[in-house]
Amino acid sequence: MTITIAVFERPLDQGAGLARDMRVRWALEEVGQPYEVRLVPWEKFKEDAHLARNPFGQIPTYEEGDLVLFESGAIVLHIAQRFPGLLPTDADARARAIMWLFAALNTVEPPIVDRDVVEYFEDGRSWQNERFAMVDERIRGRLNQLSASMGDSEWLDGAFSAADIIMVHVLRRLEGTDILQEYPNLTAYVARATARPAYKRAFAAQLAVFTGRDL
Ligand code: GTB
Repeated sequence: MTITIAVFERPLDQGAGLARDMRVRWALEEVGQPYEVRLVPWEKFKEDAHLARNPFGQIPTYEEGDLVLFESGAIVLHIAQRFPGLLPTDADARARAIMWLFAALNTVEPPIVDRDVVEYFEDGRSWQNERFAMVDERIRGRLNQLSASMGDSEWLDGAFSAADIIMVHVLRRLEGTDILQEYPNLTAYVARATARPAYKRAFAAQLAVFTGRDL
């Protein structure tokens, strides 16, 4: 069955792989599933055809036969449940992997996204630097905890899982700041994950959308 994902027609990050379709591409590469891409122009995000796939008018979306999904976390979890390779078979380990996936989305990602809000939407406001300081403190608080929890572990909980895809992509959003470099084990974790062949294939595919080159 053909899988189709919707992505930016013109990536805002110039192919840095920071938009959330990267998570979905990476998960599909890890489980060895081919997919097609629907390029959505910015002006069509809030039109009916795209809103029918995602009521919030965002990317990524995922289509597999009659199934249409939005929300990158839900899509990656679906892929991990549908195809082997991204969730442990042991029930308890599987529950922990799903817990970490939610931790990445609900506990680690919010302050990191908030930093972009301060940078792009509060630019020029008199309070911008104070907000940066507050948000950066919240990010460091979370990273201190994550770093302590991971120690020298290779992955979040045992084998590489869907949770690592989400967590690493969340942490990558700090690229361009010096914050992640304060945590050598987290920097090594991101480097280890992004060295995976599946990550590299996914990255190349999204970059090709930006450069307009065939793979
Ligand atoms: N919770 C949703 C999910 O996880 O799928 C959030 C989806 C989302 O924010 N999608 C963004 C979008 O469609 C693109 S990824 N925005 C259009 C809109 O809301 O109207 C977010 C993103 C965009 C660009 C960069 N960048 O340039 O670095 C990084 C992340």
